Amino acid sequence: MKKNSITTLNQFISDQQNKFPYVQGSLSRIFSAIQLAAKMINRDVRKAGLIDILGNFGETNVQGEEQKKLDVISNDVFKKLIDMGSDCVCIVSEEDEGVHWCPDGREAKYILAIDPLDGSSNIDVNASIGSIFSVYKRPSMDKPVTEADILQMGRHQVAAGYVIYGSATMFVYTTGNGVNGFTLDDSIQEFCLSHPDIKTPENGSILSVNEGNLNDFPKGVQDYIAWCKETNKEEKRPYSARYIGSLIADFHRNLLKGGVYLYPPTAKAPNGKLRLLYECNPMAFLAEQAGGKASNGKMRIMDIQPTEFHQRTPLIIGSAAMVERIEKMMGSEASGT
Ligand code: P6P
Repeated sequence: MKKNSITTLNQFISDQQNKFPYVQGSLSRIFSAIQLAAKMINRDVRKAGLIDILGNFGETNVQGEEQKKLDVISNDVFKKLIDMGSDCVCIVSEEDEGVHWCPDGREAKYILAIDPLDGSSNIDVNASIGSIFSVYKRPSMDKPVTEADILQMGRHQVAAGYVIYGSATMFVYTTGNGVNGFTLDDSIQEFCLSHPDIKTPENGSILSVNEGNLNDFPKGVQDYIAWCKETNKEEKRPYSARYIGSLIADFHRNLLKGGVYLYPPTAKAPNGKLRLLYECNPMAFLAEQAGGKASNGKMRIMDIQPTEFHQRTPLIIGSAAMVERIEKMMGSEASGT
């Protein structure tokens, strides 16, 4: 990246289309809609304390979770903008039980899965939150999209990314040719390239897990957490514990600095808490494109065949060496070695 040069997200996507012809024009239309939604949500998040959009909406979503007003606002913004201007057949959203069929999407090319505002329990306390998206191509243009067409493995994603509404607002995405990060310049309301070709460190010394659930975790995970706390100066142990309670914020820090985030099975969430389609798969695509790994403890996240829109999975994601060690310790528990 030339010093003092400005590359906007739109310019970058257009350059990518020249370099990678398959990044078709209509994919950029989805990106334009997502980008605009991100700017609108960013505006609302930044002034949430000043207007009456903090707090609970007064209903629960399909997950049985208390919907925050901003959850509902963000979900509506995404759906309206995707409906209006993009080549999208349908949207699976964390906030909706069923599929949202885009009104003019019958002949469209893409399928979208979104978590419109993840970590929303942090809104009222001003901690970083974010939006997550995952894009698939419809398997066939010759017949209507079916539920099976929507339930594709993560390895078939054509694009994935997140927007983090943190101390800065950033747009981080991949189309399978590496990971690039763009920071919103408020003065011109443009996402500008700030983190080209992000590569996550092979190893790290940051552990992100909710240890309140420690007694529920599989023994291999408990053993790993104990191992992280042992003193070994060479291996930078004990590791630092960093857990914000917002997947995107924890993932983003670990992506840049190295580290591992885990949400193992617990008594309350025996299949893990995070959702495969619109949280784990997009983050797994990004992690792998940046040189990291994403696993459910036994297999690659992106090789899991989804069976339901809102299914959950345990998640271990971040620096490859850290994910591999956890898998080994969980495996040794399984194999009794
Ligand atoms: P817990 C937010 O609700 C979320 O889905 C992730 O963003 C976050 O990492 C996790 O749940 C926090 O869950 O059970 O530790 O509060």
